[in-house]
Amino acid sequence: MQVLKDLIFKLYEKECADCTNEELYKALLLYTKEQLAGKSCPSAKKRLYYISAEFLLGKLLSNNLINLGVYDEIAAYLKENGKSLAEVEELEPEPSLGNGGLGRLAACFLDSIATLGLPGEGVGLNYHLGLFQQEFRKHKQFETPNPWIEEAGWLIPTDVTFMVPFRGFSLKSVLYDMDISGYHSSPIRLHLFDTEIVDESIVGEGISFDKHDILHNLTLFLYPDDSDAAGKRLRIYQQYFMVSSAAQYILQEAEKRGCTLHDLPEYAVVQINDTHPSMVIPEFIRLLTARGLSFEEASGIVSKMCAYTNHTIMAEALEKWPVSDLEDAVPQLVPIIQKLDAAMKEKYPNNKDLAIIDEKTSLANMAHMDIHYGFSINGVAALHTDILKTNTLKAFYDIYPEKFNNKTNGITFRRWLLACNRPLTAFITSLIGDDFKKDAFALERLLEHQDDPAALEQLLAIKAEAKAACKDFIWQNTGVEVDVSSVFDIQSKRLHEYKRQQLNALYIIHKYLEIKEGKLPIRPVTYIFGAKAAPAYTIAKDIIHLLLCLQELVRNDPEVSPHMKVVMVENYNVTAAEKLIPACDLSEQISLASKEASGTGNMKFMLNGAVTLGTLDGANVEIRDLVGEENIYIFGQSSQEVIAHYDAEDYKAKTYYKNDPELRRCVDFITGPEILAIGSRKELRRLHKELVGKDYFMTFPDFQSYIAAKERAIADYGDRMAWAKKMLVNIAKSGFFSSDRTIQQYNEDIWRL
Ligand code: 26Q
Repeated sequence: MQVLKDLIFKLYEKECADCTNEELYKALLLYTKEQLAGKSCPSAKKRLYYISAEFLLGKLLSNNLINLGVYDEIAAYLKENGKSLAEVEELEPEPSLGNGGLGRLAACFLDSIATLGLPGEGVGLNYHLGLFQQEFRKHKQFETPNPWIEEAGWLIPTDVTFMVPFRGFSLKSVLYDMDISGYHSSPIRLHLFDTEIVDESIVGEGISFDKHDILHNLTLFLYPDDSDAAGKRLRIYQQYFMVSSAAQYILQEAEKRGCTLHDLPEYAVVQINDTHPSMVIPEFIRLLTARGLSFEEASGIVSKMCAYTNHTIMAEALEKWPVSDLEDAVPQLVPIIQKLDAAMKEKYPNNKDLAIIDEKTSLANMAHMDIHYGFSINGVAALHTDILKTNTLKAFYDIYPEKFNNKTNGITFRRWLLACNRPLTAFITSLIGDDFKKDAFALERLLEHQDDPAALEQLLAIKAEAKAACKDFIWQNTGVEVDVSSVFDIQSKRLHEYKRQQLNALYIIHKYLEIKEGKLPIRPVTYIFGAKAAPAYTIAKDIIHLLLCLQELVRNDPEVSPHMKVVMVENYNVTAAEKLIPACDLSEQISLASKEASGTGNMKFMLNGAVTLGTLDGANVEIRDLVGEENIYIFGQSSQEVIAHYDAEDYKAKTYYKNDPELRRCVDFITGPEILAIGSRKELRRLHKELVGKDYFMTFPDFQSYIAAKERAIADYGDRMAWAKKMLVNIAKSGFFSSDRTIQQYNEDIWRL
């Protein structure tokens, strides 16, 4: 600790014990940056570039200290000096560069790439105000900017710059780097491009700003959706700025290593994270042809270099840009995309489904371009990849079966176990040693202890400890006082109708009404939510409104609140997730089957000893296969049934509403006097109407089976030893979901580094 001690003295001319937490935070940040800078990144001829519009990193300090292997030593040193590392960590702002699963996946992947020592780099944008911060006012979501960048933070300025051309003007991109640590390994680099002239002062009320002022707004915010036209255009500008900078950087670096451009695929492989970076394909072709290569050679090179990951089957999230919008913003790409499209139309004249530019709508389908001109397309869970092959992208699978492959998502166990749940980590280590930290499959050895009462008791004690810590967090965050002996039932993820937080709300209403009738539940349950809704996603915001009204209703009802509590955590982010996940008993993964590509929260909860209540969707299917029926609660329609209903267009919410009085009284409660006394009529009516009139994500057909499965889980919770065994099996079987495994598979099948 001499290095840190000296650093503290050099900075402040005093000892650790005399420093404020702010001073210690700055010193530790500097110390960690220096340690990371002292280690060289893996170098090799061929490098991976993981391009992503989002990297949802989470706080970096404690994670970096763990990865550097000095966490315990530093915690002890601070403690000796009367300080707390946990308190110091709180001061770090969380980088606000992501929104949900796709961004967090990218962050987990960087950790695993570094840990495995692979020569890979991340490329993205440096959004100054990031994704909005969520505030609740009058039981509704309000958005405010999140200025997360500190004067002296993790960003490392560089002198790398490029010019990015748009119609009528060019913008200079400047590069900032971040060192991303791996577990006991060399760090890798995350490259974040920015503009010099972005202007935070153009932001008005909330997160409003002039969407047309591209010169000043380009890297202000990460847009979680594109619900208005100007926002859509802005996303094109952002995406092109990102990929043009990335492509210029990749070419420059390859040339430095001796690349002639003709041999570019020997120097670089590009993973396109969803379609947000897809314009990198025509951009590479533009840059290569400008350097003298023929169009044919350039497109051939790109096709050997680019691979695409699909994260959704939902039509509205598959990006299709109006050619006229591309023409307005990035006219230089349009003839290239048209040429790529013409070649495919000529090759497959009879199949309109394969077109890049749809003839009727003049929309450029980015995924189609990726599949034609990339060498790999992967889904993110077994079921998801199957659905891509047999439904959504069947026409492509028919012509390119060899390009399709599955890479079931994973999570980094360093953050989602070692950093966020130190007591559980210590417990596992005491039972099976610490091989599992680098080899997650070693967790299977926990199964040897599944009938050991002492081990199971200890596991329950660790969960109880985590719930006690979480109780404090919930109190500070929401002002709700929860009962740690209640079941902690958690659904935390982005708010989206397909994820069906509304189904969970209907269940809560059902329980509320039962209690009011005198039918008391067998044990108290705390229903915990965390979710942000995209600012223009009206129904998602209405669902948040309902949840906040339910929180209020239950809290103020002395008849009900001993038996249940509803908690809606404000501003759910990685930091909040790290507090909630270790404390969870029952993990809600209740998306409509076929709609959740994978989910990764499901894996984090499982790893921390929660039992899943879920549909057979995304990676839940693989969780079920691993843990067996007796260690998971499955309900609801199958993906095949759901797909058949969509194909036949035969689902009628009204029929269920009419025929099931229990369901009807829950739905009608949304606009009943109790809730209307708290919330606002317009929002609640709109939600009621949406459910009764449409219920596009089929909550009604799954309502009764959801209730039955949840009741069974809550009853089973009472047999504490049997439940602890389920917890242990879930932890033991979670090794498959380490992102180290996922990254190894990407490397073996796609990147070949
Ligand atoms: C699209 C068009 C215009 C504007 C925005 C977007 C947009 C933005 C973000 C579309 C999608 C996203 C994010 C998607 C996402 O997070 N998908 C999740 O990816 C996870 C990692 O693979 C999966 O586990 C989840 O199932 C999937 O929902």
